[in-house]
Amino acid sequence: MKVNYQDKCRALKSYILGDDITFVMEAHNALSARIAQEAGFRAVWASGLSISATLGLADRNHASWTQVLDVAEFMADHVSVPVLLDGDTGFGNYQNVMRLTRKLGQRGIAGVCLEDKIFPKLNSFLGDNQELTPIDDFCSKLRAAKDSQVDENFSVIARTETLIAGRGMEEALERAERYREAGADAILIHSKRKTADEVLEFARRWERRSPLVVVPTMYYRTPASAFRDAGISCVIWANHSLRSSISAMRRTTSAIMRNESVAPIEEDIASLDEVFNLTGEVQAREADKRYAL
Ligand code: SPV
Ligand code: MG
Repeated sequence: MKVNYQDKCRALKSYILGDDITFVMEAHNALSARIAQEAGFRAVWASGLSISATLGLADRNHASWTQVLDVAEFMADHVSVPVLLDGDTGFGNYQNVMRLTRKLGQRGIAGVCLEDKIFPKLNSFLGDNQELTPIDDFCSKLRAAKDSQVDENFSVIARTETLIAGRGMEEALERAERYREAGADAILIHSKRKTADEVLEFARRWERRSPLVVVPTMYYRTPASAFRDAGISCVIWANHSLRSSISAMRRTTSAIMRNESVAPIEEDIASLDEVFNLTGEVQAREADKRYAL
């Protein structure tokens, strides 16, 4: 079944607004997006960290926004589930956000998450007390994004790094409220604590004013039931395909190096048929049957 862009935007929006919790899986290219979809995930997170990492780059906006967009477009082309792009700070000011948002609409991306840090960003888990964007500036970006979206159901998620920056719960709540008023469809409350305590406290005090998104990279031991009970809308597993692929490639390459042979590991790795099935080979053969002279 062919899923069009409007369907993807509508689907992502419904997951964000729905009562049910939705788990969103990280992907960093078309293949990992397809694997996430096959596993049953209803949406894919095009992670800035992971896309940068696969390009061999630091998560510091060393990849240009068009390079990131190209990867996200390959992802969106290869899956029927919606892709939510990690749009970092929007790659500049509201002018850049306007152009980014329009381009996302042209390239099949169903939503963007913008964070209230300064361009060029630094990954949330590096360094302490990172600087935040002034609230009004970030609200301008959110309004610019909402006004520029191509599809009416495109999602703009406002991510606040207030807790990570060590500025406390009151400011986090204040910022989230301002971002909600500026038109954000959901708030992503980020934390680098080892437990979910501060995220859950935020959720309690937020009182479901708008949907909440969390990224339990550091507080990964928290059971999903805690997020359900807190009324969290979406949980993003933000980097786990990337990290598992690093481990798998390391295991395989060192075994081949050690054994001077693939024989000991051949059974443990994906077959070529799996590769063909995960990519466009099946469709290409059908096209051959129809069009080859
Ligand atoms: C990413 O996946 O790039 C994120 C999430 O922004 S995190 O790295 O957990 O901050
Ligand atoms: Mg990121």
